[in-house]
Amino acid sequence: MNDSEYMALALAEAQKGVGRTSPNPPVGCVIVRDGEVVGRGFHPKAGEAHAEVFALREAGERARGATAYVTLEPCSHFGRTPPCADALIAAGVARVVVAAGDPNPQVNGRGLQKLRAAGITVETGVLETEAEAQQAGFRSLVTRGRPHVVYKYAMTLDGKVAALNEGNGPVSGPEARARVMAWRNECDAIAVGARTALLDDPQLNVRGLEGGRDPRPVLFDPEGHVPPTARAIREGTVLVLREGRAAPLEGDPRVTVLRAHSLPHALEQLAGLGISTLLLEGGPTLASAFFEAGLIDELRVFVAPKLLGAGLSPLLSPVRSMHAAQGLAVRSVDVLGNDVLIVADGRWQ
Ligand code: AOF
Ligand code: ZN
Repeated sequence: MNDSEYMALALAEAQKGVGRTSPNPPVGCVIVRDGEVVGRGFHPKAGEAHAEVFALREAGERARGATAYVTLEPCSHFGRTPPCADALIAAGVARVVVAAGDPNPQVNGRGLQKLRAAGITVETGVLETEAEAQQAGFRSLVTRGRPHVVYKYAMTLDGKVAALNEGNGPVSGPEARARVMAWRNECDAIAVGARTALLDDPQLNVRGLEGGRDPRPVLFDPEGHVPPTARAIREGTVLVLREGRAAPLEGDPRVTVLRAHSLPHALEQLAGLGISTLLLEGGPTLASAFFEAGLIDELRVFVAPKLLGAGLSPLLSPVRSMHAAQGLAVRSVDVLGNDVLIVADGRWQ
């Protein structure tokens, strides 16, 4: 196995923590000695030990002279836990391979420096893109003070998310729905607008996934229309109101009320609650507001082989000419059952 293959194992370790670690990143580590994996670990939760600590614990004496593969630069600071760089040095690791640097100002290259100063061979950038995507929420919190925002929708082959008339069933098939449940399990919060909360009354929970946990519902309800009986209201629900507004849900012990004068202001406050990844499931009205504010970081789009003719578009804000259209970078294209899943980066081109 080569470095990339071992790093893929470390990314798979990290994956076990995705959606559980905020505001910390999901991180994975494998320790390899003479071609054999002798230790594995992942960061399970903020406040608990880091990935390297679990992997070193498993490896024990076999870590001496071994190579450690870590998906994030090992930390150099005393946070809730002591520095991982020190732990790797103390264990006698000979080589450390890192996927992505840690943008946390308390680390930011110092972890790598510390390792090199101790005579350890350090290599970086192995599966960096994959690691950065996995850590997108954490990186967004640290560098921008707001969550990573993903707009997810399913549309027909002619680009419609719903028919104009009544009787709208699901656009995509069961495989797509299962994937959405996996995403809900991995994100910190799901956002919907008041319209969706009232009309569709979604539960916004994880169903049919063993070991799944529900994300926090975030209801963008500027005027305070959502009633206490909405199914998305549960322990931990966040209600975002316009400044100066009152809501029937005020004082409901299940709900955290935020007041915002703009979407960026709302996102800043969600970051303050430790929300690092936000999945937009609210439909075109809410998504258009995010789009107009330049706040969509990633698109996950199911394209179903169906035609509707006229219908509702996934975004409502018109761009005047093809020249002015937002270009996106496609990250992946997959076939799921009868549907095509396109993931695109909001890194406008
Ligand atoms: C690592 N390995 O598994 C993680 C790292 O408060 P603490 O001690 O948990 O430190 C949190 C910071 O440590 C976090 O902001 C990030 O910079 C880094 N996370 N580092 O070496 C890990 N989770
Ligand atoms: Zn650490």
